[in-house]
Amino acid sequence: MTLEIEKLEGELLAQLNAADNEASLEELRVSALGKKGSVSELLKGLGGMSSEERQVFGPKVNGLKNKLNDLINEKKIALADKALDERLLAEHLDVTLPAKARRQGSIHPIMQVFEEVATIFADMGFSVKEGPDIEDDFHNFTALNFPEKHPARDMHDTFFMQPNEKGERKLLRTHTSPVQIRTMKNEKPPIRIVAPGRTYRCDYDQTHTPMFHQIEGLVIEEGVHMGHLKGVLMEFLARFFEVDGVDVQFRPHHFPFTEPSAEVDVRCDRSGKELKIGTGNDWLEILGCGMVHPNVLTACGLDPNVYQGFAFGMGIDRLAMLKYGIPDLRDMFNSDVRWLENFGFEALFSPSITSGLSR
Ligand code: 2NM
Repeated sequence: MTLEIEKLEGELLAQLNAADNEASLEELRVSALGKKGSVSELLKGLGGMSSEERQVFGPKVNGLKNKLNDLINEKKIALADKALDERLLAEHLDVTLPAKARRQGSIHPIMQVFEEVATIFADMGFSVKEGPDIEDDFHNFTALNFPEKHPARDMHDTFFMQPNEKGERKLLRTHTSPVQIRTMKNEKPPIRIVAPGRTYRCDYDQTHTPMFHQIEGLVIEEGVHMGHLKGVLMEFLARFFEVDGVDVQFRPHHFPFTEPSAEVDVRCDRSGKELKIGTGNDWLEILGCGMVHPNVLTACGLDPNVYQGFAFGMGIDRLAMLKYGIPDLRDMFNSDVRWLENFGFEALFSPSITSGLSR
């Protein structure tokens, strides 16, 4: 009997050793410790023994049962651990790693203001037109009724390219008005457009950079007059500065391309820390405007006795500084990421790019 137990133990341990997965371990457990298992049969056999025999063999068979049971459980755990280790190695997935931080870009205040301004004019029936930054003398000056000897045509004010064989010089546009000229030449009234874009002048100080941004507007339509101009601009100013209404002041001015011409101021309050638009006793210059000069209409092939129009222009950079409290114009073009993080606008997850606007 002792031999039989020892032999069985040897076989079972050999099988345990050979078992290399959970299924074969379970098979072993059933074949040894199950109802009809080899060890269970030995246990049953104890019942038919004399008490002396049972005292000898009982502990041996029970010892074998417990030992095998423990070994199988141990090996089950070891196999499961090994399987998990293998999976983790093969899958290269570490769910405990922190997520990678992603750098989120932002909308530059100038682009934000372009969108805001364009949206307001779009709601009034204007469409957006663009044109080249490199222009010719006709579209930038002549068609706009600049006299031949006007100071703006001076080397000191305008960036000129090298002249060609015919002595013609291209230039960097000094305003976006050439876009209006091209539109008047190419399209039939009614015309309602705004032209945003980059513009260039030889100028550099606290409030001027050689490249800056403008948006100009143009309406050409029979019967259009300064009342329409004033209404459009007041609607624009109230919506842009997010106030119910603005007090405006039209100061007579001179531009070659409009007659009459005016500069427009809005009422403001400079007494506190921050500039307030709409209340107070000060005036802030915001834009220039006027009725399109008959010479400009004629240069574009429109009969000034049939068509009238108004135009206006303003600096986007200045609008952005005023609305969003940006102290120094030159910081706008330094591409300093810390500045952009502070003054930039979130591109995603905001309801719309114009969410700051009251309707
Ligand atoms: C301004 C002020 C006043 C203007 C005029 C024209 C055109 F092409 F129709 F003649 N475009 N833009 C204009 C008029 C621009 O900017 C301060």
